[in-house]
Amino acid sequence: MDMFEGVGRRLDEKGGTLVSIGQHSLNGDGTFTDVAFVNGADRVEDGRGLSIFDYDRDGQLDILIRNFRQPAQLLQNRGGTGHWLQFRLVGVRSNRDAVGARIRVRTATGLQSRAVTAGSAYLSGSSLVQHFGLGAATRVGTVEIDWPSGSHTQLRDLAADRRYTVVEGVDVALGR
Ligand SMILES: [Ca+2]
Repeated sequence: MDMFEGVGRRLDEKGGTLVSIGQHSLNGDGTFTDVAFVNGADRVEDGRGLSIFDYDRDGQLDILIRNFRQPAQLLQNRGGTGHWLQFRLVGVRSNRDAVGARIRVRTATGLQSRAVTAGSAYLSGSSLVQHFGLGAATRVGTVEIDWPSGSHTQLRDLAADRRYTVVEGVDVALGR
């Protein structure tokens, strides 16, 4: 999955059509293909909030959907066999949640980059833990972190399939 959308409508709209919620996979030409049906994630509901996080810490990102006047729904990710890496950043000079930090992970197959953000979705937000899919790679050569304060952390040769906690100013990743 490359994109997940959950869409609702305004409370004052009595008519109108609920928009389908689903997953999309990025094609090579910049377009997307709706893959919600094959993944069992297609539904027609009145979406309000969406959060992406790894609730059971198995290295597969899960999705929590909050719909209008309906219980929350958890879509557990049961697919995927690739390796992964997760980072929880703790700011010291920066804000404690490290919002605004950028993490770059370099493997043999290329460079990935993620920024820590807050309020990533309407009436909701995703986890502050940053997730990187690694495919077949079992180790990561270099990880670089740019903190909002301007400080920089570089980590080397980390084992995959772990969540690391990195404290600003301490260039050691504590994994478990
Ligand atoms: Ca999971």
